[in-house]
Amino acid sequence: MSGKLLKTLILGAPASGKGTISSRIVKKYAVAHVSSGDKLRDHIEKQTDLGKEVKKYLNEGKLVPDDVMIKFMITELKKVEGKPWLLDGFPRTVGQADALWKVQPVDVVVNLVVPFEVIIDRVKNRWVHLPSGRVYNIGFNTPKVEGKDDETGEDLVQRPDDKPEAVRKRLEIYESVTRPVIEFYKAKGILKEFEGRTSDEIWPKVTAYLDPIFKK
Ligand code: G5P
Ligand code: MG
Repeated sequence: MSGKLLKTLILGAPASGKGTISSRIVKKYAVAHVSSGDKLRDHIEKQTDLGKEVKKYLNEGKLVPDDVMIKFMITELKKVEGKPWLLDGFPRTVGQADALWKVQPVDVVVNLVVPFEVIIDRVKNRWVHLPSGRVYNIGFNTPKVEGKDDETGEDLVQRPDDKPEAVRKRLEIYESVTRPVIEFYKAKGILKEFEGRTSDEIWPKVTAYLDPIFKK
């Protein structure tokens, strides 16, 4: 396996820290970050046809249908062909995992395991910069100026799907529909779990695991 073209996947419940750990992986190993949620939110923000089609699902914390998602993400992955990449938020159903495996079998799967009570607490304080996907959390990585992105100074917003009822829906869907995806990759022998209550606790375990893989 060449470290140069490694295909990595990050799994974990909503708000388990996939975006946070991903940004550290991207910085350390110089891989392209492909986040399905960030890309969908960007389409919604720009009011594209896809954005209009998926807005309702995201706002309610429901999954976008597989056919739409698979077509969209396979196209997005073509854009980073020839580069090592880190996929975040996709696949989320066994149907998506199957479809991805047929065209782009991944090499490494990182699964974040964070207790649900920690997650529910965290989303209340989350603020995002929509154009870049940069994410803040009051008390964890607080923005330098309240309500503003550190790099651009633009406004931060709260995600509609961070409302308590949408968070509950997202966690339910995760349990019933996404958990089998973990089993899919376990069966392939490429899944590694990282447990913790904070991203700072999880991150050293992730690098200890990825360092030798990326150095190969
Ligand atoms: P997303 O965007 O993929 P989720 O729900 O999987 O959304 P989310 O919410 O983006 O995941 P995350 O990336 O796992 O969470 O976590 P994060 O953003 O890094 O961290 C969460 C918060 O906690 C942040 O504020 C962060 O700063 C903070 N934080 C991190 N670590 C710590 C810590 O240690 N301590 C503290 N205090 N705070 C911390 O998908 C969104 C929607 O898009 C659609 C669906 O509708 C989905 O609901 N979608 C898909 N639909 C179908 N199929 C797919 N494949 C889809 N992909 C997206
Ligand atoms: Mg995310």
